Amino acid sequence: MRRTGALALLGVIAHGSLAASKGLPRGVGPEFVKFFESKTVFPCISNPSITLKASQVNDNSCDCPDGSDEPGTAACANIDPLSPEQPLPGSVTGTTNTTAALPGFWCVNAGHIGSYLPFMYVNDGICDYELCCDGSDEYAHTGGVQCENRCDSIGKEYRRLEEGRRQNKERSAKKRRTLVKESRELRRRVEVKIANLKTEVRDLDAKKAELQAKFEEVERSERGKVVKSEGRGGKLGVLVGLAKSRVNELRNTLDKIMDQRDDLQDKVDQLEDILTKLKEEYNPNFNDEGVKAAVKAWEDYAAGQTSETKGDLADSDIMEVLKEDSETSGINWAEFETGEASDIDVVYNWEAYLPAPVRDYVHQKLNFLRGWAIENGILADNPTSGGESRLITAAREALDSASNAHAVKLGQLEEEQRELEKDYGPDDIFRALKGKCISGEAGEYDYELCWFDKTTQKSKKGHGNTNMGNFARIDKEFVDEEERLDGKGLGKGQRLVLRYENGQGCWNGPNRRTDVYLGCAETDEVWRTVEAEKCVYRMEVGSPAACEDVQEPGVRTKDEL
Ligand code: MAN
Repeated sequence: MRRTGALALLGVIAHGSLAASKGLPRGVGPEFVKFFESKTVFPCISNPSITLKASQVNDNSCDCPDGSDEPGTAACANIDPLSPEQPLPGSVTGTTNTTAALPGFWCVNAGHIGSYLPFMYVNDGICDYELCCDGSDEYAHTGGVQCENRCDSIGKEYRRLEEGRRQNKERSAKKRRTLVKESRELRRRVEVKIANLKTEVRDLDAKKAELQAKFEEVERSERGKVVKSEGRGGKLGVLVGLAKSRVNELRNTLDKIMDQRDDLQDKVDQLEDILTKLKEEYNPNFNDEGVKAAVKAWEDYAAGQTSETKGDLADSDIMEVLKEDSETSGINWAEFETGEASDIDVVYNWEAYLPAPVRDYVHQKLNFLRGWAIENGILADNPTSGGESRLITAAREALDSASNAHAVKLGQLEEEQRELEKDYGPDDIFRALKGKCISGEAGEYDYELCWFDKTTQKSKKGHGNTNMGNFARIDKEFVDEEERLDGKGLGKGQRLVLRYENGQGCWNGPNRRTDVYLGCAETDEVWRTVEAEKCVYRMEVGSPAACEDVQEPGVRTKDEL
């Protein structure tokens, strides 16, 4: 307790040697010199109506209610605000509630820094070197104690450490300035991005309106046209169409020839019947040469018919050929009609091999080109399967593609705008740290802090990672912690605190969260992590981003100019 209090006092006090100058009572600090200048009387500082003889100052008896008559003894220690409360029977006020006028016993500490020592430690037989490196607090040599003056070595060491701290602070401040520059550059880039996106969105907006108008116009002009809904474009498509109609033509002709054949066969049969009857019923006794010759010719014809072998083309085969083409018989034309790409499709299909952003761009350009080519009779205006003309499809696709591109760009613009408006702390400084991670171990875990992202608890035993919170906001909190020799501490004052919330749920409890307290340091480092209460973590982290905004030496601020 004694050393701690002492440390806290050191440095608060300005250098000074006045109190040590000749003629002044012992223990008077520089700011109280004026009260002790009279050599005859001494009015109590807070109660000037009470006047003491000069000889009553430092006579080891507490005469003033505010204890101001004993700057160099422990007689008024009971009202020393730094002392523990202890009612002292016999004190003038009889209580410890009186406010002491003097902060303590002033140690001059020549060669180091003068400081006040709580009165209760004056002549207590212990050398209090942290505050009184000159040993002046033990002038009475209580218990034979001799406190040598160590101010030379203590002062030297103090100055060495101070210089180290100063250099460290300077380096940290320099790092901070670099971070600020980086953040400024990152911010500038976001601003440029936003400006570009705004232009792109504006252009796409105009393009969209233009394509919308174009689409409506095409739709109007196409509405009156009769749209062919059969056949496909391209050479193969044309060939398939021709072949199909040729086959149908041949089939129809064959069908007609079959009918004619059957008719002729009927006639032949009738004639054969007539001649057969003639042969059977004519009277050979009539010497009619014409009839005899006809019967003879018929007999020859009939004999020839029986010896001739019939052609092997069966009616069933012909019927098979005459059957309608379908999926199961003849040629399946549908396969050729729908399976093949048209010339235009070929032009379009290669887009699929392009990277997405280029594809959109090329698609849009090609649509224009295609529309123009169709309008000018260079490409066939092949209707799509739904019966919509190619011209309308092209116009609609161009419009859709521009609308999509517009929506995508607008989304990007909004995201960048949100990014720009985000609170990245003083001087926008955390912008430069965003996305970077640092970690430090504690117990069975490694703890990771990803700036403006999340905190993670990682088991060293490989039990997996636990989200300890996602970045929510920047806060400020007053902390009061002892200075650490290694400088890795928060110290005392207002500190930035990054709140990480809504981490992984705690068993039987709330979601995990982390408060990240920031202290000034030359490099980003997780100093320590503790689980302050179940699933509520506290990280102490050093970073140049948390240093004070110290101006570069030699650089004048705006106000100074
Ligand atoms: C794990 C760790 C601890 C936490 C408990 C809660 O063991 O995340 O930090 O306290 O879970 O059950």
